Amino acid sequence: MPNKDVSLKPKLQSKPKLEQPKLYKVILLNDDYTPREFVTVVLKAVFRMSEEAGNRVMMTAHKFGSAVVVVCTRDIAETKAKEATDLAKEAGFPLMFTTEPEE
Ligand code: TYC
Repeated sequence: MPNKDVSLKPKLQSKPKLEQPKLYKVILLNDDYTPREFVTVVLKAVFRMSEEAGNRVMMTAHKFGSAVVVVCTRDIAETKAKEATDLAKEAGFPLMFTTEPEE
């Protein structure tokens, strides 16, 4: 005799097991003092960009005030932004990199 109390209905929705980590943008800010060439050098050294990509991102910040360098996890974004900002500070330039959560 079938047991009527046992439900064999499949679950309609299964929860994904892992949450996606929130992503953060590293933002390059323009200033009036840091030489363009130095900005590109930092982008190449810290963010492993090619000369061409580094130049493009640098010129975007130069023209529009800021540019997104990379999107990654919060931990990596904050470490890289600090590393790049510190490198400029050591060289005597006010170049700044910040982070913000992606929408
Ligand atoms: N605006 C700077 C100059 O004219 C160059 C520069 C570009 C500085 C991009 C910062 O994020 C920057 N020397």
